[in-house]
Amino acid sequence: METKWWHKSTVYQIYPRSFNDSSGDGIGDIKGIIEKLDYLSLLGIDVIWLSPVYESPNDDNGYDISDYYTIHEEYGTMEDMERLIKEAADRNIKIIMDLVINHTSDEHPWFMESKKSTDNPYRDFYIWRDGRGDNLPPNDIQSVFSGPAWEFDEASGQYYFHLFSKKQPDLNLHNETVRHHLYDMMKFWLDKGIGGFRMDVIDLIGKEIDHGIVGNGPKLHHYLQEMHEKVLAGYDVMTVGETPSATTDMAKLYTGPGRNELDMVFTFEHMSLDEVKGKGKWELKPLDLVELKVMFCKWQTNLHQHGWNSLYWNNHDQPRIVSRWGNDQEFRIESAKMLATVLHLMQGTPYVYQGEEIGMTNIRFESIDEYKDIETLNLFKEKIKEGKDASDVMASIYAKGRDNARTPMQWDASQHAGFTGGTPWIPVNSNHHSINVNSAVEDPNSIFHHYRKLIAMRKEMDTIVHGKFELINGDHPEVFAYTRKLGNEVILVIANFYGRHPDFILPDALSFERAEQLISNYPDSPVDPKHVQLRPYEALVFKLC
Ligand code: TEU
Repeated sequence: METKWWHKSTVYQIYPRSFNDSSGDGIGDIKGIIEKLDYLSLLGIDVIWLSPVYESPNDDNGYDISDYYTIHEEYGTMEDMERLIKEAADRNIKIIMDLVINHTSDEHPWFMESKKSTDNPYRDFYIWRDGRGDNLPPNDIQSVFSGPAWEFDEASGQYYFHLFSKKQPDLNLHNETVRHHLYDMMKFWLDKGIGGFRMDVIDLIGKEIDHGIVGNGPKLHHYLQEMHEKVLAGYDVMTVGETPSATTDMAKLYTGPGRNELDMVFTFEHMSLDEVKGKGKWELKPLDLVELKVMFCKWQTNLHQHGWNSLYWNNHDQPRIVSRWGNDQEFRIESAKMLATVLHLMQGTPYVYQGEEIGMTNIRFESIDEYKDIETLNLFKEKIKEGKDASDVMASIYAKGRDNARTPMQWDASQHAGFTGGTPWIPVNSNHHSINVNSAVEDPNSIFHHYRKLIAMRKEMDTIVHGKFELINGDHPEVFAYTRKLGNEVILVIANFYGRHPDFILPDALSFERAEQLISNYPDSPVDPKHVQLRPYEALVFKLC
């Protein structure tokens, strides 16, 4: 496969509201991001994925866009955005923007027109249907944020479809005019010099609501190819689709060489392994490491030379990985480094979510009133109405709520963690006294420097970029081990996922003369990988010759 620049890149996701506030209003902003570009440059990342900064009533923190062409004043101005693109480029960093085209805000002028009457020229920009009578919505599809996915509009007597909040009406992408407006908008941003797009729930744009099809509609790939032809083909950019419903077969369709759709997609399959099957994200079960290994192995193997993986543990919708599958107490540092090692040495483009590189942890607010996320607030209301115990609901929110990822970035030990001089829009985690960027950058053994090394290794070793993945001792219940092979070079990764001391014996088939240690997470790591007794969350990486 021809090597593309994004094969070797590491992406850093910024959730602008919580990254760095330069103005003192308690909300992060674009100037605040510019102030931190040298920090990101030190980390060594190549691309910033910027969550939405467009005009928005913020019902879903910017994922409800009311004007695609304007920067929200909370975040700054178009000049600030242009300066960010330029200052990032000066440091060899590209900016990719969030492309939210499954829906707009209900305050977008298109929707305001659409709502005016059944014969308004914009009516068909959205999905309007008659109810079934007896006050029943057109069908039983439910919103991701609780309740029916249909909202009744008194004035016209019809319902509109919204898979997320009722302030996020779904666009009708079967309407060619809608698609062409969106393509123009994409070109507007690409012409400003951005490096590509992260496409929000892009697997939904081919929905066929009347047939109950939401994800993976029959025309989905056709629309993506059209978008490629009309827009993306003209630019050297990267695209990553958020595709909650993707399997590896679908990922090959999205990302296969020569298909001219997307460069990579986000799988959700590994993220659902601690959920009770079929019960959604709030019903939890412990992670089974063997299942996780099998899942990664499937994606690594099936996409090798037939597509491209995105590698992630975290984003603004997921709890913090060190709290989720690591140990955020006694072994916070070791487990955060172990998780980073396992992820970053696989094949694909790694994503680091702000704060992950210093091992930021989940938050536990005492009261529901301190939570901000619409999904969390709706869930709480709904469950209490159903008669659920508040403490049980809070337990789910502590484990899976999206605000876990959205507390402000912890820059230093001062009040509000150096995030703002004002009052933060959501409280800072009180552990910022010990967990913060300042102390992580100063300490050569910090999680930050471990990420920095992993990111640098990817640039230096082709085996990390192109090597074939093989799982070893796949049924070991506590250890995740694999090799990456390219030509004569073999990289061996051995990682203990738990707090015990398991034995690990290398299979005989993996013969070698010399093992050179590349990176590890304990200061005095063993030098021979043939037979090791691992310490809690220990991760060892060797080059075998
Ligand atoms: O997320 C879409 C999605 O399906 C999930 O990530 C979902 O929001 C979450 O897991 C709920 O449990 C994208 C964005 O990443 C998210 O922030 C937005 O709220 C959503 O789309 C709507 O735009």
